[in-house]
Amino acid sequence: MDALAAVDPQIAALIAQEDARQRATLRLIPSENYASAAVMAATGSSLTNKYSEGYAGRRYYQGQGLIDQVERLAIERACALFGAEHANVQPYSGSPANLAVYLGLLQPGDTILSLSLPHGGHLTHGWKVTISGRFFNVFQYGVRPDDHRIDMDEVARLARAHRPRLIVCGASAYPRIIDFAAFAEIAREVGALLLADIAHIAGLVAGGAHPSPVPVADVVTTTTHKTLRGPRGGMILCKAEHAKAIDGGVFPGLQGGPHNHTTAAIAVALHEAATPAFRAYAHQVVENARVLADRLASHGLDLVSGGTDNHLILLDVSKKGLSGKVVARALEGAGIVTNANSVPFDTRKPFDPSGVRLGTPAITSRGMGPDEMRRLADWMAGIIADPTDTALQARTCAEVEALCAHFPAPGL
Ligand code: DSN
Repeated sequence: MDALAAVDPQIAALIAQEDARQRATLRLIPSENYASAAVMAATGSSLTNKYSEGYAGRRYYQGQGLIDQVERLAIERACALFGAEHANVQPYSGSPANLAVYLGLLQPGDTILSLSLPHGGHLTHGWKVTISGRFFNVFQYGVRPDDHRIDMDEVARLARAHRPRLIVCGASAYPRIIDFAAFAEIAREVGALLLADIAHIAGLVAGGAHPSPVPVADVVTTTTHKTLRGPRGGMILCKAEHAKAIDGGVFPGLQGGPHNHTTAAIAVALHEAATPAFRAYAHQVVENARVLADRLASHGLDLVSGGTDNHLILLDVSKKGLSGKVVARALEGAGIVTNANSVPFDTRKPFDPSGVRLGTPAITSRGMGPDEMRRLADWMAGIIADPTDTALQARTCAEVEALCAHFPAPGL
């Protein structure tokens, strides 16, 4: 940072302030985490200087001896950790990973069946404003109105009616376990391929805290920076029979040179994720989410699906006459950082929805446990009871900062 401060003090100062913010606040956005110092070191390394179009042993430029070793290590570690037959570690992030799968396995106009965005799915699963929604014929399933669980009867009915080429499962805002085996059975029955997007839960899968789709899905995509705690990046795991199509979808289909510094940092994160300490972390993330959810519910707060099985909680604040944005802003005033989010069957607009999305991956990385979750829930309930009480927000913010001081943020 000294070199940065000497050259560009403005950016150095902004990064220092962001470091301080990440240290002093409770980061509950479920897709965020703290990458370790080792992951950060690999990310900020000389590998950022190298172009490497192609794959190990088949590159277009010279000077790849060491880069090939890095990429091979990342691939071997990904396959070992997840039990996959093939891995591609070059996608720049989760969205390009999904696009590369569509490009590799589908033709424009093919039919996709996926979870809709308002019910917890991801934009790149075929939402109409995205390239995935515009280039493919997309049908979407949702959750049941009564219990907010994915309606597997609806999935089967839509699959039989529309005979998709690809069924997509996986979510960005779904607090329950996804029944990958049931999806695979439906896909087999209708002759579809199955893609599981585990971006949110990859660390839980790696740590044995959520069932793995790898044995049953044709292809699995993930980001590497959420529960997996790596650098910002993406990864595709697949059966050997799809390896050529997937690799071609990534390069040359969608991307140019891979981000080698990111590949190295992914390798480091996979190495860390293979340790007993990471398994304990993954289980603690889920336990912390359960404790937080139970305590929030005990305060009379409305939880989508009534609770959680994973790292994520979706609060519906509409019955309190509030919007998600009002609550998220008030919580941020208290040093508790969340994001406003749509809830299933939301009647409000996506930019100002009825829900707030929370998750425990980042605060668990700091070593927080059930006692801190209960304290956090009590703070949140107080803030939500009156989001206009800025004096309470300021007092809570100081208490949050004092708590954070006891739990160092990894990597900073
Ligand atoms: N932006 C990610 C999330 O917050 O869940 C999904 O891409």
